[in-house]
Amino acid sequence: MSSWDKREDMLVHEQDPYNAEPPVSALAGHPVTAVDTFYSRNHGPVPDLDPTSWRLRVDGLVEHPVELSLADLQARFVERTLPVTLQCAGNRRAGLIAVRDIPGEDPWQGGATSTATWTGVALGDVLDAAGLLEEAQHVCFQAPDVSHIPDPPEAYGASVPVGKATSPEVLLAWAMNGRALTPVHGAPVRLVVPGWIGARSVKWLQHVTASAESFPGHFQATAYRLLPPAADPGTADAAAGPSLGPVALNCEILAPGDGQTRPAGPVTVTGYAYAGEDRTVERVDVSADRGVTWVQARVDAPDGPWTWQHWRIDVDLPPGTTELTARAWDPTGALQPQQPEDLWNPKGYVNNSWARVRVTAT
Ligand SMILES: Nc1nc2c(c(=O)[nH]1)N[C@H]1C(S)=C(S)[C@@H](COP(=O)(O)O)O[C@H]1N2
Ligand SMILES: [Mo]
Repeated sequence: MSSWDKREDMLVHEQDPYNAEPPVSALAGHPVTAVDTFYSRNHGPVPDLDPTSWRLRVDGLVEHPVELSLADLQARFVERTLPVTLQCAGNRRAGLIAVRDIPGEDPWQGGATSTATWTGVALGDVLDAAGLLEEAQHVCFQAPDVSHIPDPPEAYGASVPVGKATSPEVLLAWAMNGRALTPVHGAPVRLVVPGWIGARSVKWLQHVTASAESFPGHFQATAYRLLPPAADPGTADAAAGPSLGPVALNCEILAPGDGQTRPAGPVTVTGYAYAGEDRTVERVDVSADRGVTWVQARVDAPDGPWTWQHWRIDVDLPPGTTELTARAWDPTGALQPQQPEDLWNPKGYVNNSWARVRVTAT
């Protein structure tokens, strides 16, 4: 049985809370991901909110706190639709777990990345209406879903520095691919923070608070930090590693699939690459000899500043097993790290090492 209106072949890491990604092959060939294919990451039970009684409270360091219904949001602010890729910080964690175990975290593959067109209003317009005060440094977001991951349990929340929060691409969204948000994706209204780790795009948003400080809750202060390899995540000083915001340059091979068998000869290798924030991917290289020689893939133009780019290249497969490797470059000339060992971290975030699949040709 599929759940939450997702396709039958989702790779379900946990049923409750629901954590699932599509097989990466399902992402291939689709610059926009179908809603039934879009990954879903949840830290607690999915709330069932009534859109008619739902209200968004905006308070904190603002001139006049406001409370808005969905109808108010839709009537009082300019509607915007934007294609945006969401990527979970745990995307490709399986590659890190293969290096060294990461207890208590799901082994996401490269499917915890998906793209939708989101419709809503700019958070910045709503903050303008409330009159953001100069002392505000961060904008905090709170939701009603209570997670049992922290002890004691707490409701999900996050924050974004005021500069990003007031950027026009940051949306309070009520629709995904032209339809009302489904419950797992945050109905009736969620935040969408383009170019930043998925964890900041708070679903089932109810409360926006402008603050001098970042959100003090577990999911902002403690989780989503890149701890040093020897740190114990249970006891580590929260300041021991950077709090993740903008997404790091990454790529994945979507076809052929890892472990597939195919006839020897030409094969089309396809994948996605994503550089985070509004950066573009400048080049994608593919190697069939573990990085001794490389050819350049054809990289699609992005649908906008906030999306992944798909790429493809024909490669000749000799008989036997070939490891195909892909790596992306961004406009600063930065390249992905080569091995998962280079970036292993105790919570298993941001595996942006070179993508690899093994294919056997007969
Ligand atoms: N309220 C709430 N918002 C949340 C989460 C959550 O558990 N609760 N998970 C976050 C994480 S880690 C990710 S990657 C994205 C996933 O969004 P999706 O389920 O629509 O793909 O939602 C984010 N927003
Ligand atoms: Mo995430």
